[in-house]
Amino acid sequence: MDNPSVPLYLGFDSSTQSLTATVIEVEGRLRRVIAEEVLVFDDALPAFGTLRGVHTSPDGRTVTAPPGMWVAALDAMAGRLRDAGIDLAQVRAISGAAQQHGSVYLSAAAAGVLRGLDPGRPLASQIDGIFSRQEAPVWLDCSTTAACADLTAALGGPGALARLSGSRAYERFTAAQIRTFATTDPDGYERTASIHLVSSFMASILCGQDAPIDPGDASGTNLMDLSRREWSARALDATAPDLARRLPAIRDSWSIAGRLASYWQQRFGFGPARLVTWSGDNPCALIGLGLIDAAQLGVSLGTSDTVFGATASADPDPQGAGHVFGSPAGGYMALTCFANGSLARERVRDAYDLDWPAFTRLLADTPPGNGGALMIPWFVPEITPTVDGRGPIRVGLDATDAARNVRAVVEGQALAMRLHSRWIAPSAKQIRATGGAAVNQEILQVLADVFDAEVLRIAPPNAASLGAAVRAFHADRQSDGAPLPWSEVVAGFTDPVAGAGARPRPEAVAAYAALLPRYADLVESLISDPRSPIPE
Ligand code: ADP
Ligand code: XUL
Repeated sequence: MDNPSVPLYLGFDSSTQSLTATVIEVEGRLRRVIAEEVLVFDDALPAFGTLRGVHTSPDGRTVTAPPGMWVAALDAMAGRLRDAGIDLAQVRAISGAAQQHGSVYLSAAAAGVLRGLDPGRPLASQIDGIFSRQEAPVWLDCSTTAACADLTAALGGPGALARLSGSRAYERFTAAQIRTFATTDPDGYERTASIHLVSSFMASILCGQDAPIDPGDASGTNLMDLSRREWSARALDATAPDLARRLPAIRDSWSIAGRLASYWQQRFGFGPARLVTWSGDNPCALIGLGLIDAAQLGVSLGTSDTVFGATASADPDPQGAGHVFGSPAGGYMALTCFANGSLARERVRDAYDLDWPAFTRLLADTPPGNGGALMIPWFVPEITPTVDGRGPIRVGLDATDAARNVRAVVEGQALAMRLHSRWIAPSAKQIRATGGAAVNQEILQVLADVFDAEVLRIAPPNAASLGAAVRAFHADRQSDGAPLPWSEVVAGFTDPVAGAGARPRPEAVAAYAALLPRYADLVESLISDPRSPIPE
């Protein structure tokens, strides 16, 4: 902008509800975020008829999104960046983060269409014929229980599958999704020439050819041999016939997938930027939060709530609930995911006709520990622990009491995060927070008190999108033969903002230390016997 020779790097985050773009500028040791744009799917692209970015079946178990919507969003976002006055010709490299596990099914026509995109016409009108399945199943889907059982049996049980791929079989993971499609719609599967994750699909649209998948996102499929970082032939065979030829290659997270296709150059004024292999939103958030070394935790309060950290070992969660993914910085990351994140907070907010400021005031006005009231916030089918359609559990909590329900949902979520992150970092003293709800100081305070840890925030609101931009910078340097250590790559971008987080308060910490075993026992009894009576 001021100085046209300063290199820019662009990161995207194609998440459940929105597409974010973050542009960073790097000049020696000077680093700046120069733009962050957000496009909310429901608002900007109403013709696709999504609610919170997805289509949900009446029973809540089948959850999909139209992949054409994600493409239309990318097109609209490029226009917005150009119209915001960003000199797109200065963008040297681009990468992205995407919601994990979701899969996109392309027909044999796709390769030719992507190669020949016409810069004179919007993208959405050109890609109609490229899908062999119109809807993409996304991470909220939990309709593939039978396929999970088949995969678990074929691959030697949950422990063996977790040692192989980093996770036991999960409904939302791509193997179960592909198996379900191949068995329920064999013709559709036959017509499918390639199957992409959301990340590699979006990268393919940008570079006009099949893009690879990185180990960070490939480890969310149950199909990758985690220690070898290659597709597992056994897992592929157990999933669907002739799957190997349909999957993109797995390449390092810093590999170059190609150059930006001429469509983007001619229509929006980009140069031939390097397109760096995309990754999942959580792996990119790990980088965007600066969590390169082990012992620190990150928390993402987005549509899902996730808690994660870098780890040196690929050992799976001994409780069987969490996941080990490849880290885009090399090594591994451990993660636990909760479906009842923002979705559950919004249910409580809406049940009492609140907006966020009113929700936040009620949270501030209620005491830590909620006078012993507890909520297990299972509003939608939960991933951790896996619970299908149980509904929220209230103990000592009147459903008509708005204030105590607000506190109970946030406390229940934080207690669950604490319980299920002990295998990642049992006593982390610092937690870095990102995601839409991380702007909420009172929610961060509950996290600080439950974890007895300082909660920190970095300046850019979307750590996944920032992480993608930073990864583009890292890969560009690597390709130029001038690699930088990760500590230098993230320096200046991921520094915590002074005073923006929350510190643990001793009295609240003591209250939660007493509540945690009660919460754990209650969840345990509900899982071991779903009909067990709920204590008063
Ligand atoms: P995703 O990346 O999964 O699409 P985001 O990280 O953008 O989601 O988070 C969006 C969510 O943030 C919204 O659905 C909303 O529930 C939540 N949110 C936004 N502002 C607040 C707030 N002040 N307090 C709590 N939650 C908020
Ligand atoms: C992680 C997960 C979600 C999605 C959506 O395993 O399913 O966090 O990545 O953001």
